[in-house]
Amino acid sequence: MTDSSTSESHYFSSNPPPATLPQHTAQANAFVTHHHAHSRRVVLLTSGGTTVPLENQTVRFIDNFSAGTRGATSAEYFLSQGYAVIFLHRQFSLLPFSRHYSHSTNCFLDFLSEWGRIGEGEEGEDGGAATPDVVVKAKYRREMLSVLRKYRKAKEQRLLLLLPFTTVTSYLFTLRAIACEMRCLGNEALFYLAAAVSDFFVPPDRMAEHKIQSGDVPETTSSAIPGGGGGGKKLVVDLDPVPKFLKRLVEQWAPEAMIVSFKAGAPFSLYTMLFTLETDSSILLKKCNQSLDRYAHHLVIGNILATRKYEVLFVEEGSAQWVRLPTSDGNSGGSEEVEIESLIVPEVIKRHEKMLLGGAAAH
Ligand code: 9Z3
Repeated sequence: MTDSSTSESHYFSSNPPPATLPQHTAQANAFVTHHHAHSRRVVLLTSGGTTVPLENQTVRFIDNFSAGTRGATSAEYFLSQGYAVIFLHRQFSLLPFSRHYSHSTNCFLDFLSEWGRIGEGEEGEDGGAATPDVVVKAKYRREMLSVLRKYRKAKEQRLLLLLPFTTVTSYLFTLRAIACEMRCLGNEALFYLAAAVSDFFVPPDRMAEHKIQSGDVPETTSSAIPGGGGGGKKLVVDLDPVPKFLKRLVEQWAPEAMIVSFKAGAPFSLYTMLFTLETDSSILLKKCNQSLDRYAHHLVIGNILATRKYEVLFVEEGSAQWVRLPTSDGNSGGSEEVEIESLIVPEVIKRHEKMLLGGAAAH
């Protein structure tokens, strides 16, 4: 066994599987079987950040940044292109369709108004206190109807399976189980890995059982705060690397499927740019190429956090191409109305189709 497969086997044998695993696996099995019988392509789309708990009875945890916008938005475009979608998402992150009326952007209550308000003291049809109807405000009706119809179609035709996770461990166990369920789909299966996956975690043998009490934290001689703001106390968190599961996914869990991963880049410092002559884009390209070399999957989509809603970088073996939203003046830079996922998803599907026709290089 290679080092990476040893560390991965150890990871799965030393961390407890999530309690939801049997149920989620059964749901995925029924979903895949159903769509396989209907010759429908299935995409496993991951979305949202994974957490790393610091305690077994978790009070504190480390989180990875992601609202779930990329995943939830992409899911809608895959559905519109006839794919069935398994949406493996961080619990309470954005969901397809309801994302349009979410708490973090638009509160759904702002879209509603009362209609047919009956004066106080009057009686309703049922003889009780009159209740006005709640209706969608006229200016939002057309758009909401369109979202509602797509949502209902997805539900009625069982095209969307929502499976939540919270921790990086539950994410990895569930990803592995679903990938194995999807094997029967061969290269009709697509993996679109937009979830922000933690690189480090606390292994079970070093995990505190209950909330780490500040009184239990040892005194240290070094303190970041002159004068000992915390009385010399420091909580030192000792993290291990999460095994590189992408390699296993490509080689063993889903060897025939098309696999697309995302790579997030943060803006780099002026120092880096001045002394290495690198730019955000050149560093992102390098990171995407590294990922492609290491895992030998089909496509890495790079994005820089600050500009991820306007531009992404498609990196494949031997080529790199920016996909950008056009502006009204014809330059790139973004537009409010067009979602970049409306460009990303068709580009991905184009590549998936090419692979199905046998035009793409194998891993
Ligand atoms: C991404 O880069 C996603 O596009 C974002 C989406 C997290 C930036 P939002 O949900 O943000 O729209 O707010 N995901 C990062 C994927 C990742 O962690 N990749 C890992 C890696 O490349 C494993 S596949 O090592």
